[in-house]
Amino acid sequence: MIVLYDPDTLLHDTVELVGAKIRSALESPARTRTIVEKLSESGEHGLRTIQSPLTSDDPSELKALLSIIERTHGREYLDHLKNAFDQWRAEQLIEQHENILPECFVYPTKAHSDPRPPKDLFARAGYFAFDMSSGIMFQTYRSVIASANLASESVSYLLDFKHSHGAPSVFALCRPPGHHCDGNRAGGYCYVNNVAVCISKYRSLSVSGEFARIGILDLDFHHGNGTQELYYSDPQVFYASIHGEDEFPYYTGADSETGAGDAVGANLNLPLATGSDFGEYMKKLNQALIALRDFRPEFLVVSLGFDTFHLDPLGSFQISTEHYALIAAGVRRVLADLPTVILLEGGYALEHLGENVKSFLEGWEARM
Ligand code: OKP
Ligand code: ZN
Repeated sequence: MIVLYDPDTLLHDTVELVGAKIRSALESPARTRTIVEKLSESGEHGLRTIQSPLTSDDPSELKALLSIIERTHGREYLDHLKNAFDQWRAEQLIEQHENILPECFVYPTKAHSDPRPPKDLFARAGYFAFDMSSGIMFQTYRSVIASANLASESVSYLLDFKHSHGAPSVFALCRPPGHHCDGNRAGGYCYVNNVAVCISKYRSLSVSGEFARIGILDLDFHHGNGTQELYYSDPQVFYASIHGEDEFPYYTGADSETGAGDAVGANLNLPLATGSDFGEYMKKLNQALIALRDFRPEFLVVSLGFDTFHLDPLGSFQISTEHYALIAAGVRRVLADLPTVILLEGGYALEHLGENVKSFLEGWEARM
């Protein structure tokens, strides 16, 4: 399995509110560092370091990536991510570790239905976010672009390999994660939806283009509200998610959410109760896999979170390290040979994250 990594993803290092206290965010550069360390020492996984287009001399690379991202993300939103910190720094003396968190969130009114982004920087941060876990610091944009580029490049690798080898899969060490972002709002540590980047890239490169049938399997502990939103009325994309019931992001993830218009039936939410164990998890996984198989996709994107781990500070499922190999093998058994991109989402038990990733990759390759 090819594993893609970019050191620029380590630059974003932000804070979050816990109660009334500001702490460094659980979604930290140390997560990726420990995974890279683990995979390098074991050596058997093909770890490749690639470079973000922001560090390239060729401006056309950045232009190409942005045009892929802009298929699902608003330009005003992306400009906000890019410029907010510099704008703040231009107004006053700001230290590098400082962080922009929203002052005021946008909300529905009876008076009008088209609220515009406020001029005030901290108000605008609330217009372009849905929570307080997605602050903008001076390097945020660099990491967001590097993360999206990993997603995009993973599809290039996949399609290149398809011609020579067949049945490939690529794992991208994305950070920040993406599945909570809907294209115009940051939230849950996510700024750009990396699954959407993969899909747009796949549609731009593959022979079937816009007609491609695409499956998404979201295995993060949290519901991927952003991904669901982006493809909710797209009949070509099937979204399946297993996630904690009544957990963040709170307003989506019910099993009654089945898609809209032509796409009714192409969205499958499988919420699991707090404290669910591996057996309960596997029942839902098999349901998701059979639904995905029946959809007959030609391409699969897996949103892979390791916050389903029993020691994760943000999760409650009882999944252990060995289980990740069984989960991966289970996916392969049902969706055998489907070209697949796996994107890292959450997973916050730092001391176990590396071995959990390793277990998953071993199960994926062994086809147990
Ligand atoms: C992102 B992902 C902790 C609050 C955390 C946000 C959870 C984001 C999860 N102070 N709230 O899906 O792993
Ligand atoms: Zn999560």
